Amino acid sequence: MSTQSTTLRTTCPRDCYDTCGIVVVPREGRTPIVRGDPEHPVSRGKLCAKCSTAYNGVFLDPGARVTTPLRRSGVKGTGSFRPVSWDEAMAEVASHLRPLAADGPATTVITAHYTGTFAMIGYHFPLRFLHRLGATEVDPDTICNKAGQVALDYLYGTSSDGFDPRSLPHAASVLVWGANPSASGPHQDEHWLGDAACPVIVVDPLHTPTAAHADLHLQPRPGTDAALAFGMIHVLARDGLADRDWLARYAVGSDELLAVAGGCDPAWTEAATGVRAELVEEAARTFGAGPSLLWIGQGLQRQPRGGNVVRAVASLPAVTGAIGRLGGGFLYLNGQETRGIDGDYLAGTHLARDGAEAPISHLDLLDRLEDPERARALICWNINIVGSNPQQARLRRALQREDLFTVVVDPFPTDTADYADVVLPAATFLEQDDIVASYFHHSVSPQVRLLDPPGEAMPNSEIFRRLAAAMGYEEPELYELDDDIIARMLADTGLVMDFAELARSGTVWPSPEVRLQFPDLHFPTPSGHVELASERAAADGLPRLPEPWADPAPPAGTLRLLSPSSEWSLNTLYGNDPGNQRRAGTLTVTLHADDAAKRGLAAGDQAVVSNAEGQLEVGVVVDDAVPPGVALIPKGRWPKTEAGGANVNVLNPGDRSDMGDSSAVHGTLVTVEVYSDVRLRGSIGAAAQEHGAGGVPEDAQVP
Ligand SMILES: Nc1nc2c(c(=O)[nH]1)N[C@H]1C(S)=C(S)[C@@H](COP(=O)(O)OP(=O)(O)OC[C@H]3O[C@@H](n4cnc5c(=O)[nH]c(N)nc54)[C@H](O)[C@@H]3O)O[C@H]1N2
Ligand SMILES: Nc1nc2c(c(=O)[nH]1)N[C@H]1C(S)=C(S)[C@@H](COP(=O)(O)OP(=O)(O)OC[C@H]3O[C@@H](n4cnc5c(=O)[nH]c(N)nc54)[C@H](O)[C@@H]3O)O[C@H]1N2
Ligand SMILES: [Mo]
Repeated sequence: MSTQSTTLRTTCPRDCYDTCGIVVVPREGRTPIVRGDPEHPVSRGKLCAKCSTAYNGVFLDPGARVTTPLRRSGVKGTGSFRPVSWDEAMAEVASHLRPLAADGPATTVITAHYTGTFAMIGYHFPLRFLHRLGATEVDPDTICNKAGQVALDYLYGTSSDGFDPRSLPHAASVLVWGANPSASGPHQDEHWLGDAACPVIVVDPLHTPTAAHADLHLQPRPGTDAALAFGMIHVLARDGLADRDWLARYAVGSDELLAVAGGCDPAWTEAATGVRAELVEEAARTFGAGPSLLWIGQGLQRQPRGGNVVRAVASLPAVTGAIGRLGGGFLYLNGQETRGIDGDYLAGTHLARDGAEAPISHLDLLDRLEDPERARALICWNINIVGSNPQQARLRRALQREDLFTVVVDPFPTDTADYADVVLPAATFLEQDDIVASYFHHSVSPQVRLLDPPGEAMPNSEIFRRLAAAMGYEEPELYELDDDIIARMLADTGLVMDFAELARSGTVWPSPEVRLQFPDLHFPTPSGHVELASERAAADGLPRLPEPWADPAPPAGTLRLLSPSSEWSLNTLYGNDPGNQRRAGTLTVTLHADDAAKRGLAAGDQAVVSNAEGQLEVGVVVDDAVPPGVALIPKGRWPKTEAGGANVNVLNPGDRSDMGDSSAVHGTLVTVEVYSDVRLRGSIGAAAQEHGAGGVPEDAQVP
């Protein structure tokens, strides 16, 4: 095997902190091998287990892919289709969309999309067509990280311009708050955190592998992090580690914030959060010892008061005056704009129609889909809503509406695709050129077409160019070619290279110097300062200052359900991959030994996890990495591959957090009971039956 031929280098475009380098090794007459690029500066040779399994599994298996356009031939939800030509598929879609766009923007066409691919064209380009059509967009971030975005926007004026990870050697400590890169970014876990010469602190209710490797692990009860942050601010202020001069110059509201923190001593903090007082002290002193890096996770803010949590936690770098200094600052996500790439250009936002509707929240999607007047068509691409969205049983019912014309664009026959009238086969990243802009590093990477798409699959961009043509649209932006878009992006990054050269070199950093976050200490807030107290928040009906709030412990008998990233899938992607399925094993809930014992449950038992939304039958794992009061069922399985036809989102009631109309999925409460007890009561399957057609595959084993 050879990696000499540098033209075979590409980049993983998954929604992940890693953005790994990949090489494809062709083999005469046989399936090529996809593996890690040994020369890649971030991933350093290995590809994570889930990706290398799937990229040599379902990604290369035409039998697992959608390879031609499909037209529905049976009941919605059953996945009954017949292949059709591209021309027939395009004509069918256009004939349904045209009347909806006849009198202005097609606001009754709902479009949902997210990060199935995070490559720039694959992610953005279809929006040009959808803006031109005047479709109503489901705000993608509301299923993921919007609460934190809004919070950081109040505080710093931006959420997408974080620290430069290359500043690690200058940091006095790294504080990872509510991220679990051992699953969600294994290379950042192994290499970036692994390279840290300074202390690493992790704040997570779960004793994750990332927490296990840290120097200090603080284990608050879920949803109590704002109180913990105030406890740390208390210690910083008390011990002279708050930088009052810096705050006076660059922040508003610091006196008020410190006054509130005055009431949050370590004993109070311990009572509010469950974190021992001496750990609060130690974490604060370690973080305050010098400029420190704060990595704000996304799991952290999927809480009922997740926005408040992020405002409180993200105050820490300001309180210590660590911003604008090498080795200090925070990172939530680094947007492509930090590399000069213009998202508005890519998405053609100027094509948006007068009278188009503002994006709606994922948490309002169901209400909308149930309203035949306001939702006549649905276009899903880069997303698998049946697997990922809340209220799974209700969503399935909504998608069964005969009069909801549904188009799904995906490389794989997902649960969502099963409800489509037309399925369009998308090419994967191995089959198209694009640019990938990591959301952790300020880097730019080539995504290179190394294989032909199977059958008639096509890149998202080509699919939406064809849709534009089928609709008879004339704006040239709708037809811009990928090569031209790539050239424009590269020019915008300031890199003096063409795509061929980028493909040869692999990942590059447009800024050779370590970037300082907020180098001039001017913040894009109304005041130009860090707004610890925010008039904008107040005007939006929120507290002016973050509050030292702690969610109460779950009511007696219930547990707080956490469903974060699984090591064996990427959201629901890979849920159909046999290798990953084997390693993920059957669906389980993990409980602390005390909670298991209280319920008469032991490892290996069958249990029923339920709430008013639904119920799920699972095996029991007992592990004290999960604290008392918490039940863990990672996200990311394909509902139709489960015996019960559902994944964890059948339990997700779709509650929203305090900011951004964003998901509060980690606030979900459940009861966990012995399976046979629930069966005796006769309430097994009540929720499963509601799934309707498509819930349970024919060959599934229903216990
Ligand atoms: N219970 C629970 N639910 C959650 C979460 C949680 O923590 N707990 N997390 C939430 C979060 S953070 C997120 S971001 C969402 C994610 O939810 P989704 O956005 O639904 O993510 P995926 O399930 O990966 O679906 C992406 C789809 O895109 C497809 N795809 C891949 N590449 C391409 C391509 O090039 N073109 C096209 N057209 N399609 C492609 C994949 O096959 C896959 O079906 O889930 C949310 N759901
Ligand atoms: N393998 C894998 N990698 C992924 C994904 C995946 O599905 N699988 N998903 C991708 C996506 S879409 C995203 S958004 C990122 C997210 O990646 P992360 O930012 O790491 O977020 P999560 O995995 O959702 O959750 C991280 C941690 O948050 C913790 N958490 C939950 N509630 C609280 C709380 O109240 N307080 C604190 N302190 N912690 C809490 C959970 O216990 C969990 O360990 O990962 C991406 N990477
Ligand atoms: Mo996400």
